[in-house]
Amino acid sequence: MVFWLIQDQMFCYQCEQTVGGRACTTFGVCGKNPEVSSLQDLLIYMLRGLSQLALEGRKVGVKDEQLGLFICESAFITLTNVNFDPDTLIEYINKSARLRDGLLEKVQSKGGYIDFHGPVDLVLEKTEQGLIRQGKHVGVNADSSVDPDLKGLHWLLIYGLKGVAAYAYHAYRFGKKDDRVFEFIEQGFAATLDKTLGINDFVDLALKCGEINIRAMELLDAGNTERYGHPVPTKVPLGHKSGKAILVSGHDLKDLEEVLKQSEGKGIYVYTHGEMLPAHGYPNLKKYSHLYGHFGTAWQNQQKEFMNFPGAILMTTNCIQKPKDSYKVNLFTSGPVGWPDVAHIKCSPMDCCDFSAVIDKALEMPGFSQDERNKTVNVGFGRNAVLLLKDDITESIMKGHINSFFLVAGCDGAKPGRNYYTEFVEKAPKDSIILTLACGKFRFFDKDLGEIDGIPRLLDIGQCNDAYSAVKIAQAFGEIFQVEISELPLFFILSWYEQKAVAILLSLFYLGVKNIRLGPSLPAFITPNILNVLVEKFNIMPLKTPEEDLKAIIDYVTGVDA
Ligand code: SF4
Ligand code: SF3
Repeated sequence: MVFWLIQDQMFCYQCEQTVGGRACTTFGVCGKNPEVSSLQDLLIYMLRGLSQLALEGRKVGVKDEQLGLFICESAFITLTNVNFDPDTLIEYINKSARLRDGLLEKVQSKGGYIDFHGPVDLVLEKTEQGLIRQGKHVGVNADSSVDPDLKGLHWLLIYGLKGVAAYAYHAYRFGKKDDRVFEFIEQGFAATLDKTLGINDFVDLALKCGEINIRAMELLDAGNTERYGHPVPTKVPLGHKSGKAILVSGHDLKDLEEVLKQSEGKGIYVYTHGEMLPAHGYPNLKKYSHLYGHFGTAWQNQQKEFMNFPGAILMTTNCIQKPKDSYKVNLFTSGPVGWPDVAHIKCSPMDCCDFSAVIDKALEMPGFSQDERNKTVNVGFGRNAVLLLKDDITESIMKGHINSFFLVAGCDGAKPGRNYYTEFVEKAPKDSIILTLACGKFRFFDKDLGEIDGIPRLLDIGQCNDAYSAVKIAQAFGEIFQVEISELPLFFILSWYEQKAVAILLSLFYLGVKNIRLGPSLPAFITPNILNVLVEKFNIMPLKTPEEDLKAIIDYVTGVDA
């Protein structure tokens, strides 16, 4: 531990772009500095203690939904590219201590057992520097006596829980909640402090995390579709209209809806960016005629794309990058997102935020001076729309016109190697259907892949938040052909970047999906021994080249290797 403190100013390995595939130790590739990294570590440590207490509270009848929500919100702000603002982190750390102290009293008064160790006992420093110092002792390398495989599993679980927490937070905004989700998040965080648990316990907890994540995504799916209707196939212009403009990025449909409502009739066009693209498919969002089109591509291109946007920009969730001075003044954040000195629209999760500052900024700015026509892209192939096509798809399969499906899905990122996904899609056999979701699709979203018997070859299911829809589609086809998902001619070509992707991967493992090809590189927290377990149980594979992987898949489909 002393060695680590001398060598490393920080240690973070939670995302795919971590330095050298090992860890960010001097400064985050994402822009996270060592101070923010320490504060995030301290916040997660406090959540682990709070979770221990919450579980003890449950045993003696002390239960608090707001505590569950706080844990989710706090975990969400520590996701990659979400919140870089020390003041916000300190606010959450201090609140976690207040909640902890209040809970301690209640649990003790009801006769609950309290183990006064670690975060339950930690007296927080009063200053920012003091908290940063404390954070340096409670991160990934805090305890050098922990077996490396066990440590990897602890953090696999913590990162999976962060993903679940993000989905649960989104769902809660629509009033959708399930105490089982909150309770498991508490169990998972608390387990990482329990020294009696071993490798097998954490493998089980990781799979349980995948199961609970499906529930969290189901809640979110219900929240989205009940409020906005099921997505329908929709053509989205990539050009723009002359006039004032607001760009909304991230995943939060409720914030987008509020921007649309509040800007209606003001001569402003609203554009989506990044993961907000699928919003155009929802009937109760597309009814706003000033929701015009989509601007730009995936999150990692925002610094150059935002410079060219002549209006206000709102980042609703991940992934924010260090803003350039040229657009910092017209940038706003909402929800869990934060960057020092960037205007934040604050409101409680259940409320509709007041976006008048964003609208005023858009009205002040020049907007686009003329119309620009560009190509369109198709969105709106959520589970409902795809399952409406199921008879056509089944007929095409029976005729031999469709022979395979690829789910080419997940996150995009800046590291080289992600053109694998573009090439894979371009080279996939013409009798295959490509299903996609999340921001990884920006590698190929504007390609014309044609149709098979009138069915588009490229079907965009939605955001990473819509992974539940992909699961339902796979399950429905499994039922039609009376096979398990892993026996369908459906191949998973996944790209990961941040912790929501970790949660989704655990969900796929829980569902028994095998033969996933994962890239562009494997998580740094997966040790060689854990990888062996994953290979043995699920035959997870690193990417080779698109040609090699396609050949292996086609040989498998045609029975060459069968
Ligand atoms: Fe590095 Fe990713 Fe952690 Fe940022 S979130 S510090 S890029 S590992
Ligand atoms: Fe993307 Fe950040 Fe993962 Fe929602 S926006 S998928 S990376």
